[in-house]
Amino acid sequence: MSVAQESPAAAGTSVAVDGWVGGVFTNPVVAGMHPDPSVCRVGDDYFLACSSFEYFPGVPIFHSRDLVHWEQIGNALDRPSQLALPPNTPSSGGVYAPTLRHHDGRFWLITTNVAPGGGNLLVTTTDPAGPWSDPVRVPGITGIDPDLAWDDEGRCWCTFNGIHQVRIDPYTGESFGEPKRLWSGAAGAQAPEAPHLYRVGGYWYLLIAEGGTERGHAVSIARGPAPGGPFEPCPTNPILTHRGTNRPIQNTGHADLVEAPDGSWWMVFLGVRPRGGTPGWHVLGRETFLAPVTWVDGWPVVGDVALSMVAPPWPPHPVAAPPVRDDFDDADWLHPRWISVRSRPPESWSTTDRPGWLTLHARGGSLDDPDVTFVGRRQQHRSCVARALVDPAEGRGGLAVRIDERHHYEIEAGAGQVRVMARTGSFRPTVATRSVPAGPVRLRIDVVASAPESWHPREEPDLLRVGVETEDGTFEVLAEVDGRYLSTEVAGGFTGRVIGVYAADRTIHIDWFDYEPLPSEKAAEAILAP
Ligand code: 6LW
Repeated sequence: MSVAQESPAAAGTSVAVDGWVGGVFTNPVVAGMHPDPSVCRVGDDYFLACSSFEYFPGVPIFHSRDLVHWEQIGNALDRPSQLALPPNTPSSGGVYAPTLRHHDGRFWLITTNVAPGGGNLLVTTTDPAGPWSDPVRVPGITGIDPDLAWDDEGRCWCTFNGIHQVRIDPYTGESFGEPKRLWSGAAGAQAPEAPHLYRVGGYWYLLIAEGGTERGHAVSIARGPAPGGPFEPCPTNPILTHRGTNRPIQNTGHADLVEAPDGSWWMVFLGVRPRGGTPGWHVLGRETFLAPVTWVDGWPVVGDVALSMVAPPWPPHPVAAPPVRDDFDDADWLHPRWISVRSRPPESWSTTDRPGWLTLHARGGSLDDPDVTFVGRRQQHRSCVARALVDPAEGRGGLAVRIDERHHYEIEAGAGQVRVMARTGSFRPTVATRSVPAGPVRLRIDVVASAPESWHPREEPDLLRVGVETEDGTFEVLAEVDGRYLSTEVAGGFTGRVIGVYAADRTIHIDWFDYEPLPSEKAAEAILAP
């Protein structure tokens, strides 16, 4: 039986669409911690930006030709002159929801840095892969989630949470007058935020999120004759929510709309995939999903949202999956998927000190501290294997899965031994130790997701098996730890898991780092292969 035939979606909803195996695509379209998506189209090319919180570089930028297959082409804020996240930036502070737009031959991106000395900032470029400009600050915006929209007179309207709006000069950051309150969604609804303003036909549409970014999350819309309203709410609001349902995708909200060249409309939005018993733990953070939109009586209607969906009516443009192995052979360059905690000072890392190896210099802090030397990537699959060949030399460091300073599991090498540690809140037990010969050691963490249908109310979302690997690939598991403590439901906040390498003392070297989806996840991805 082929992979496509095994897919329930392929069996149940298969339609003939040239080039899409089984006629389906798989949600999420950008997996792992990629929330608050904002999308724009230029010709046949789509671009997407997401929040990045306390990680540097900030605001990952993706490109797609078909809205389903996305490739990360850069980060909008990848220089310290654009993004400062000082050590007192709280985890889940930092860079919140961006808006990405194309106007007047340029790309414009506006976002909020929720950090001491931060605020709202706006950057531009003609090439979304970068470099982006240094930021223009917009002090007149007094909230988060800023949006940009231009009217026919070329005036720029910035709409932000609340929902408020003020006209700004996007070149200088100057605002004109006091922000005006527009519309706040359902009466009494929590957290009206994430506004996006569009003109479609004769109306201005104000799309917002409400209900908070947890299980009550929803998308609502209103329309009016002008950018500032007055706005009449859609009679069928919310136009998207999964609250109170048993669907595998939860927390759906924070959306953006885009029109395809064929005139069809699509919505990108965030959602989560909880696993395990009750209340359900999501461990990958909030991810980016896609759904079709039709217009009925001048209002957008969002199609059913599922893990497998009927493919768009155009040929797919798959992108190459990132290689399993990063071998750090490029001098002075790390792929944009690599992120660090708050900053990545040039003196903390190098790919030339020991050519072909990533060298990390500890800055004094451990994984419990805000200024740890850490280089990692988002966990994007529920089941995966991470491995690294680490030479601790005279130092100490290792391989870690982290959500924040208070929630991380790691295996650390140094002084002739490896130690498995599992920090959960106030507790920081050493779970296992083992002596190892001097020299490089292969550290490995397997993440194994629980079955989708959990029968036991306390079943964990996944297990993390932590240990060392011999050269022939034999995995010696030193500890097996419950994944729920590295979930958003336990840790709190807006982020998800990041897996990477770190230095806790002096200098360590990493020859290569592997990130490999486990077979069940590979099978799901193979459905998308051309
Ligand atoms: C973001 C807000 C939200 O600014 O969560 O889900 C906040 N929506 O709009 C952080 O991502």
